[in-house]
Amino acid sequence: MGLTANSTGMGAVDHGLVIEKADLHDRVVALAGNPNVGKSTVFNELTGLNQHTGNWPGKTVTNAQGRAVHKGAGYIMVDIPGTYSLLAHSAEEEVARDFICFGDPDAVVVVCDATCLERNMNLVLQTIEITDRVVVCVNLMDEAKKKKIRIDFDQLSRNLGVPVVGASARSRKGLGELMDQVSAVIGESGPRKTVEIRYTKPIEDAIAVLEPVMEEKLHGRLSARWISLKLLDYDETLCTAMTEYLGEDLLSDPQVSEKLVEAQRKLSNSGVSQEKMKDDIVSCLVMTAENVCGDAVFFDRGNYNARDRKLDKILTSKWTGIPVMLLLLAVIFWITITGANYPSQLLSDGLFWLGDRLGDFMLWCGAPSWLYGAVIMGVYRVLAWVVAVMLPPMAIFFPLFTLLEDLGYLPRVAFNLDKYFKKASACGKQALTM
Ligand SMILES: Nc1nc2c(ncn2[C@@H]2O[C@H](COP(=O)(O)OP(=O)(O)OP(=O)(O)O)[C@@H](O)[C@H]2O)c(=O)[nH]1
Ligand SMILES: [Mg+2]
Repeated sequence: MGLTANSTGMGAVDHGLVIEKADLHDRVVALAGNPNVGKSTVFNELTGLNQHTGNWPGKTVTNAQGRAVHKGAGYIMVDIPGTYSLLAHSAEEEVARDFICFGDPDAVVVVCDATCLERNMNLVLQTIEITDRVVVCVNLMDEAKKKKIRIDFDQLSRNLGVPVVGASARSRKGLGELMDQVSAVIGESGPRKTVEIRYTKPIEDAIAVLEPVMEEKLHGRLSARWISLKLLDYDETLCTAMTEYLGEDLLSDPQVSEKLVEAQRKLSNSGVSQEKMKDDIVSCLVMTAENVCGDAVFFDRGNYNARDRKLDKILTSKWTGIPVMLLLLAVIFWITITGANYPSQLLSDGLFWLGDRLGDFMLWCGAPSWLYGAVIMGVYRVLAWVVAVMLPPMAIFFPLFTLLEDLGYLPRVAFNLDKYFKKASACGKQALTM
C-alpha cells in the first residue's frame, strides 16, 4: 500500500479509538505514563498481545487495545503513547490526553518509573485532577533496587489518595496486585479524597470565578475545576476535543464567556500573564510532587545516578557528544562491513557450489537450455547472490543496533541530532529510523 493522506503526518495518529468489548461488562482501563516506563510491557503481559516495546521514548504513537481477564472479569486495556504531561505538546501527547480526558475509561493506570518517581508524579497529579479512578503502577522496581531506591507504597498511596502498586512488568511481578487494585477502584461508588493541588492565589481566585458556572454546564461529565483551569490557560486543541466530546461549544455559551472574561481580568489585574500562568502551574505541580514523594521515596545511596550522569556528560555534551556518536556509528559500520565479508564469501561459495550441482542435475534430467537458463542462471543465482551479500551484514548490524538500544544509547543519538533535525522541520527521534 502506498502512502496516503491518512498514513502520514497528523493522519497517522488515530484520534478516535473505537473500543471493542468482547463482553458488555468489560471495563476500559487506560495505561498512561511517561515515555519509556514500560506501559506497552504491562499491556503485553496482561493481554498476551505483542505491542512493540523498545528502550527509547516514543515507541508507541497510537492507541492500541487488548483484552485482559482477571479473576473472571474482562478488561479492555488501552496502551497509549507516553506523555510527560497532559499539556499536549505533540501529536502523540494529544492522543494520550484526549483518551484520558474524553475516552471515558473506567480507570486510568499511570505507569511510573521507580528510578525517577518524583518526575513521573507530574503526570500522576495531572491525571488525578481529571479523574479519581486512578491506580499508580510503580514499574521498574528491579532497576530501583539496583540503585538502592526504597519506596514506601502505603505512604505514597496515603499522600496521593489513590492506590499505589510496585511492579517489575518484564518479569510479570506485581501485575496481579495491580489488577486487584484496578478492580477495587472501578468497584468503588463514592468519590475518593485525593491529593489537593493548590495553585497560586491569583490562579485559585480565577478558578473560583469560573468553576461554579462550569459545574452547572458540565453536569459532572468532566472535572469542572480542571476544565476551568484549562480554559484560563487557553488550550485550543483541548477546547476542540472538548466541544466534540460534549457535543456543544461551551465557549460560545454567554454565561461561560462572561465568567471567563471576568476570571481572565482578575488574572491580568494581579499581573499574571499567560506565560506566567503556565510557569506557575508547572511550579505548583513540581512542588506538590516533591511533597508527595518527600516521605515515601528514599535514596539509600546518595549518588545513585552519578555514573549515569557522568556518562551522559560525555555522550551528549556539546563537544564530545557528536564525535563519540560518529566514532561509535563508524565502528558499528566497520564491524558490519568487514565482519560480513567472511560469512558472505562462505555463503556465496556454498550457494554457488550447490547451484552448479543443481544445474548438473537439471542437464542430466534433460531439461531444455531455456529452462536451465531461467531457473539456474536467472532465479537461483540472483537469489543466492542477494542472500550471500545481504544476510551477513543484517545479521551483524541488527544485533549491534539492539545492543545500543538496550544500553540506552539510541535516545542519546536522538538528543544529539534533535537540533539539526529540527532545522529540517523534523525531530531527533527520526534519526533512529534514518
Ligand atoms: N528492567 C526492566 N525493564 C523493563 C521493565 N518493564 C519494561 N522494561 C523495559 O523498558 C523499556 C521500555 O518499555 P516499553 O514497554 O516499550 O515502554 P513504553 O512506556 O510503552 O514506552 P513508549 O511507548 O515509548 O512510551 C523496554 O526496553 C522494556 O523491555 C521492568 O520491569 N524491568
Ligand atoms: Mg509503548
